[in-house]
Amino acid sequence: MEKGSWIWMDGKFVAWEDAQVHVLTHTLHYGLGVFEGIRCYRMTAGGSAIFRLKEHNRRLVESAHVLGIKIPFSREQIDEACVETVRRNGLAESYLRPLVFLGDGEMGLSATTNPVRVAIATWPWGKYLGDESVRSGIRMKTSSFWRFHSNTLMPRAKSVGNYLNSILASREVRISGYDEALLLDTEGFVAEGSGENVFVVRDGVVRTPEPHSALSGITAATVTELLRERGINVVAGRVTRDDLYVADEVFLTGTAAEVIPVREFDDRQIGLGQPGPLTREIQASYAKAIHGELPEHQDWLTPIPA
Ligand code: PPE
Repeated sequence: MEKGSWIWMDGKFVAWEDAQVHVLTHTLHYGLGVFEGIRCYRMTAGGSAIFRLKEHNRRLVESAHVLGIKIPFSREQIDEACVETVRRNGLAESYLRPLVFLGDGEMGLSATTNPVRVAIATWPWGKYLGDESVRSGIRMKTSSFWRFHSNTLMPRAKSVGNYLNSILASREVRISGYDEALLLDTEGFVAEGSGENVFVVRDGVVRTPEPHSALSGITAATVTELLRERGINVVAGRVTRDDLYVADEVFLTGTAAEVIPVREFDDRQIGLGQPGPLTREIQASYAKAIHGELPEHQDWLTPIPA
């Protein structure tokens, strides 16, 4: 990976190489921690801005709340720290990773006295599933691993431990040559991709799974809003895997992935086997939104001071 220069740690900046923790860091052992994935983009009109910063850090704070972790900073302080991290690193476009974790001190599952630590790193991160995925679409496959039930782990929290589920699914299908995994929920309905939400288009109707086992995606909310402005209401409900087989278009959304067309799913061609017209339209308007070209959505952007 490409590196940044400075990492914000517990309220101050340290050099990238010096952002170290002890091997008995609690989160490293048990997965109790929360994080965000945010992108900062170059604006068409000049300068850079972080996309939907407040929404991401609101989710960070909520994730911690769900898990009973008390973050020693306010959302506003974390917002400011994110802006300052980007500014200090001097990157026009980058990915930001705020991470809240339990430091070393006590060991064991019942530990309660470990310090709650916060780090914010940023680095340049290109297309999540490769440049070609954006242009031509990806090949996706249902994983044999289910997305956990909300009484097993909690999908409302973007927690460190939740990602073991995603990694198992993703590795399973990538080993077989697919680009991305689809996870079904414990009832067998479509939940989400290993790191993206799913949208299905058929006869002009756009549907997405209700987020009872998927992460409540901020990109999904953005895309839903952009579709609504085009007079298309996204229907949230149960989606089956064969809904995807007979769809005209399927696309994925995520901060890292942005908007990715799915051209093949479970070895079946989706639609014409290439990105469909609505997917293309959404990719284009999402690109405008993130680069500050939509005057009505300037509130989605937090500018980085020079
Ligand atoms: N579901 C999952 C499981 C998920 O990880 C993400 C984001 C989404 C849906 C979409 O959420 P949002 O980014 O708010 O639209 N995945 C992040 C982590 C990627 C990684 O590999 O790390 C991301 O896109 O930043």
